[in-house]
Amino acid sequence: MHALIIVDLQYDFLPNGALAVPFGDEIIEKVNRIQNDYDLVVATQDWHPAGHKSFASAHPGHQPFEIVDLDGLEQVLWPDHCVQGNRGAELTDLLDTRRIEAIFRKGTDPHIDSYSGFFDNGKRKNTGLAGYLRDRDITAVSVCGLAADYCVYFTALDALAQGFDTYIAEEAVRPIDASAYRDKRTTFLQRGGKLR
Ligand code: VGL
Ligand code: ZN
Repeated sequence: MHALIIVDLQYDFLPNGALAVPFGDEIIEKVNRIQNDYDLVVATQDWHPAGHKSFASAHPGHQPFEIVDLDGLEQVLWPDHCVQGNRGAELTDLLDTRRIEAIFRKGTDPHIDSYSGFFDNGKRKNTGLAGYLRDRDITAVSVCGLAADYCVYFTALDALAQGFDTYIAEEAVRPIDASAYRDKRTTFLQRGGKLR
């Protein structure tokens, strides 16, 4: 059984959003179309409390996209985005949600960021996604959505580490930084990930 994981297709990652991914809107139709190729469809949703420590605004004197040390982990400081309850945190209305059976929220702990849909960046907390997929007899996953170089990539790496046969659905992802994504894609392929 093969699941599709739709990562963070939220207004704040789309054009005019707080952390817009270039051309992010181009993938929405594709994501809608490919859902029927899978046995199960789930989604993730970046869901930060106001004042989250991944926000540059929570670090006086720092600007978005600077890198700081956060409790021993390297942290890119982001513009405020996907704040719980705000419109920017909602999944886009253009996403066909009819087949999405579960939505896994992440980034809810104010002190630690969470790119992967499986674990936070320090692997301290588990969202339950891996257990859910196993309970549904899933052995393969394909990952699509935003952003290719952050949440898609880290979700795909964790899926591999959890033993799933893992694909990135490349026509249905877009990166924040294309050159960073090229390097990360190489790492993903070296670890046994596949593209489709
Ligand atoms: C993401 C940066 C911060 C993502 C989420 O969805 O890729 N990137 N939070
Ligand atoms: Zn975030």
